[in-house]
Amino acid sequence: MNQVISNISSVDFDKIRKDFPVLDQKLNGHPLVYLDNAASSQMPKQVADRLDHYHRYEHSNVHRGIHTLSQKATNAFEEARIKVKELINAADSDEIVYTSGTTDSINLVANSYGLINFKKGDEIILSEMEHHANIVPWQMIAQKTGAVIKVIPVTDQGELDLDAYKGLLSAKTKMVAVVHVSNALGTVNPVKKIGELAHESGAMMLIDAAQSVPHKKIDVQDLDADFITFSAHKMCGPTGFGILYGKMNLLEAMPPYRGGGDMIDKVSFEETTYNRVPFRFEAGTPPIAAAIGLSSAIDYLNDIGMSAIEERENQLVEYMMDRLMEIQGLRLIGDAKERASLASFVVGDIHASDVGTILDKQGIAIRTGHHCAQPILKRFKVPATARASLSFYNTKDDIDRFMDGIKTVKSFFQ
Ligand code: 7TS
Repeated sequence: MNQVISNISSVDFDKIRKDFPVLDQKLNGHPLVYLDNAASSQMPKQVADRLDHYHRYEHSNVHRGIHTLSQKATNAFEEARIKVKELINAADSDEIVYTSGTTDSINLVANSYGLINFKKGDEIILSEMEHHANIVPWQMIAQKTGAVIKVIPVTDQGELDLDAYKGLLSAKTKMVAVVHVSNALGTVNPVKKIGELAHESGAMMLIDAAQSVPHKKIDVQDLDADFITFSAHKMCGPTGFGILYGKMNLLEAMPPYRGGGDMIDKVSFEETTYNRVPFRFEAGTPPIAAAIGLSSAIDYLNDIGMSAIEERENQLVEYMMDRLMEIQGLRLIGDAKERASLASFVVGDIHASDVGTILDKQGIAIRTGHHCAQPILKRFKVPATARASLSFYNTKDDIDRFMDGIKTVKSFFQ
């Protein structure tokens, strides 16, 4: 588990749980136990109220209105950029590009940076544990440019084979794109070290931080990655919105990815010039409410404190791992030394979807399937796993209910 400076004792997590009305309901006749936070986390009422207030009293288009309402919306929309900048310690809020989520952010880098910088024979290094969002955009750009994809293998424990990675790096490497926390294994990757090695080879580094930014303090300047991507809906914010962080000198040299309103400077049929960064990458009316929702979610997380969140989740996952070990016939998929707050597993030869369905009948929500990470499941020779992923608002009681649920699943098949 990670070492964190503790201030957890001053946080009342029982009170915090009450901020999430969704958790206070029965499903299938049982109180809901929500353990699918890696897919999407829940929204506290403070964020829902902020969104409601915006829609009722503040809605207007941004960056174009002389009228006061539009200026108010623009201010709230741009304030979100500053909140994100501060959350991840970017050097400048102009390095924060609004996108529709991690997937969109990676597509933006692949299509904008990749299209002008990759040529035939160049290499893009990914890892075997990537989400499809950090595989497919690179494959598509590789097909267009003639670049080649190389893959860092994963050990039996579920960790990246760093020696193999060093062996893959060469002067041909143009981009290393690796997940910070694997959504399928729970592994926390040493992305700072991976980035240092990439830079020594003259390559760029992209970190898919979809599963890390919601759970721990991320400092982009310390990580020194060139691009970092994450999604609002995994951090108590709304769906359909996310962030691309990019170093300013790189963003400034990148062409737009989509054309339309707001991303231009001057348009004529003869020639169009583009707006400055980040607006150059934000064509059309953006998801204004979603940005304001993320801003409110960041306030909410900061009020608890990212280090308290991390420590709380470390305590919960430690308890969950101990309890999972009690289940005979349970096989963990991924057992890395550095684990985030999720566990992926199979129970004997019971199909993961049966595990998920029988748990659901007991009001327990987990995810089953390939988690949009088919290559890593193939690596572990399983078609699907059951995955329980925690958030700071979960409790030991949730984990106990989950364990009782798994025992019920097993009893079904005996
Ligand atoms: N990268 C990682 C590591 C992810 O876990 C996810 C979503 C994405 C990228 C894509 O994020 P999006 O917001 O653009 O969709 N992961 C999951 C999951 O584990 N279950 O559902 C979505």
